[in-house]
Amino acid sequence: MASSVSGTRLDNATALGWYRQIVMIRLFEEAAQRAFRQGKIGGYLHVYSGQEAVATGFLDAFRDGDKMLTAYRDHAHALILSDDPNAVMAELFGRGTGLVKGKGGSMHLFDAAHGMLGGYGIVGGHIPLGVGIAYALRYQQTDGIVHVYLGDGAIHNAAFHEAANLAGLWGREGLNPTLFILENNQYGMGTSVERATAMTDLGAKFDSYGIEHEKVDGMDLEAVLECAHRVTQRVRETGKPYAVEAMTYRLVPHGAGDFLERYRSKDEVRQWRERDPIGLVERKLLEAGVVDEQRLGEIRDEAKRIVDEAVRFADESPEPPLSELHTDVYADTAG
Ligand SMILES: Cc1ncc(C[n+]2csc(CCOP(=O)(O)OP(=O)(O)O)c2C)c(N)n1
Ligand SMILES: [Mg+2]
Repeated sequence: MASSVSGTRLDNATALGWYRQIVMIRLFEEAAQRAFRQGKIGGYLHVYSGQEAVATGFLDAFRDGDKMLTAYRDHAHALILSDDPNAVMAELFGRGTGLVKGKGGSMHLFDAAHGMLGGYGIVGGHIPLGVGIAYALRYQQTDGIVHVYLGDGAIHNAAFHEAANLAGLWGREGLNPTLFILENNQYGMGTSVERATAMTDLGAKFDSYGIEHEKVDGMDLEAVLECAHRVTQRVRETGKPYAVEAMTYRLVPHGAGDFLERYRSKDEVRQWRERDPIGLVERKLLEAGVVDEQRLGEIRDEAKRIVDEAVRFADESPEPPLSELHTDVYADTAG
């Protein structure tokens, strides 16, 4: 379907900025995977490769005062909102110059100044927090909206159902607008959607709570941008919660320890690779005559330089000083 919202087509110079962004996210994730294997990143690591169009599209409609939360696959969201790849990479490396001073790591990225309220490792645990933040925003009489990103695995968690119930019930009067972005990448770790639920139309689960919803092709940045701007405007205007199920695919293993991927066939992954969001954007930009191959290559080189610099910065940054072991661990209520 042609975009009905102006400014979300991949047929103009602005689109090159989105292209640079999704390429940078992909290269960042690949660099993070390499650094993990080299032992430079501790803890665990889940990368976003294949899903870049979802965060890039929805966060394009994010405004000052809005808030967002997601689970542990959070690097892209932090890169976009912080616009500081050095600090994000340094955080993965556990360095004092990291986004949260090296104390959060991959799964707990946080950038409150830019509306990013985490990064969470407990599946589904952040969903009630998101609804609670929407409640707080209403209480404080601000007009921001809240993006709550969740996975297809998280939707079966009790926390989702309790939170969605309250969002639907209190909706317009009690909460600021809440936009649920369900990133259906077809698997929760190694469990396919079909093996996790008898009702595989996941977006329809929002019907139980009176929350309207739609699906979007999460591999197609142009489709995500159009959807994101339209539904964001809708929740801002109506004040009511809304949900989008972005149909997407993780082109890489679930996490750093998922070597064999026994739960899916190589053929399935190969088929989805043909719809790699980056390849789709490239084809659209070339077909629209916005760029030629050479310019695309230059943009990829620019993105690579940014990521190389982030790795260098992280590598050379100091670890947090021992004297800071207890700072920022608990809220300071003394003053
Ligand atoms: C409460 C809880 N149960 C189990 C886990 C282990 N676990 C980590 S990731 C994951 C799958 C979640 O899948 P999904 O929500 O689809 O996110 P995706 O990894 O696909 O991005 C599980 C079960 C956890 N972190 N928290
Ligand atoms: Mg999933």
